[in-house]
Amino acid sequence: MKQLVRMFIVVFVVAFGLMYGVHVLNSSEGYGGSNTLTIYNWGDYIDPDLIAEFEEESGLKVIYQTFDSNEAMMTKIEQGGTTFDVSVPSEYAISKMKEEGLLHPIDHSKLPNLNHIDPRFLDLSFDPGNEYSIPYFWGTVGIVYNPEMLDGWQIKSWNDLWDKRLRNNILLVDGAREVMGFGLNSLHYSLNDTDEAHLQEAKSKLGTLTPNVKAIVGDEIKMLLANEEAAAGVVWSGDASEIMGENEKLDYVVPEEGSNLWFDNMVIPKTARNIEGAYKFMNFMLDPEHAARNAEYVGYSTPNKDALALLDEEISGDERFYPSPELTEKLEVYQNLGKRMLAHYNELFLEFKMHRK
Ligand code: SPD
Repeated sequence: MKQLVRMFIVVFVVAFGLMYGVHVLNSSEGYGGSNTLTIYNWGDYIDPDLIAEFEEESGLKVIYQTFDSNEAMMTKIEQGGTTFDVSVPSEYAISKMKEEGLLHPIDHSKLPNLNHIDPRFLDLSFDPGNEYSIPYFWGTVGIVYNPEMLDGWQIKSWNDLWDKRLRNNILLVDGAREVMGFGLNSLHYSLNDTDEAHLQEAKSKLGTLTPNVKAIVGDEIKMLLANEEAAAGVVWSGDASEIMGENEKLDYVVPEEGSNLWFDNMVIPKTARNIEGAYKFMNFMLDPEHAARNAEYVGYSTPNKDALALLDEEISGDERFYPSPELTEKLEVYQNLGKRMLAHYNELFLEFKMHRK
């Protein structure tokens, strides 16, 4: 049933918008003002009931728009055609946006609920002192797979993806850093490597994965894997958790060569028009009860310690999605590699995608 809801998410969001006054923008529209709050978030990354409750509590009309990659989000914010009051970039994008003067500094006194965040997720190197960003969700990148479709085989490493048992049987998340990252990790290089020879080696190695790759997809990856359209997928941990909620046969592994630890934080873009409204929304999402409901709905890991305490032990105690600090310390956080190198990663990823066609 939930899968069907997901399949018709667009219809649902539009219907929801009509019922509750949430406006879903098309890309040419521009909004903003003191009675509206424009939010730019990843797809499938909020419980829609929370938007409706926020509207009721704040008296603001929410205009909600989604993106599917940091690169798409940054391009849109840089272009400035549409202005947004709140967005949710990942760590390397936050660092880049800060450098480019695209973010508004955050006044912590306007966020009394900030004290619910686990200090482990504060003051990280991409935003010292959380001057520009506030934790929303965090997670890892790994492989979700269906042992039953693979005669009981337990996938453990990135290099397992090249096994012939996975011929035309893998789905990949449509992300340049994620795909280039596991290509590099499979060669035991850092996923922040900038050595041109290593990057070319990773791209060539990814080229040899082509016969095993069934598709490179966006949020529909969850439905496809839950429906057993492929035996394995490279996904963000929260998506794995949701998929496994739909299909209990699947499992999730953070590969032994290493992987990515990521953080998605809320920010206020410099061009925001309703800064007070942005604070209200951020504080609302930091409330433990709201953060717990959001985590339960989207399946991602919350950095809110008091929300975590409200979640079922089955969720909060699952080390696959709430890995210990000992494990996370072994993982790598994406660095802001600079405009040119990030563009180069994108080019290499595009060449890999073209090579498949
Ligand atoms: N469908 C929501 C996806 C959010 C994933 N954010 C992860 C970013 C990792 N760089």
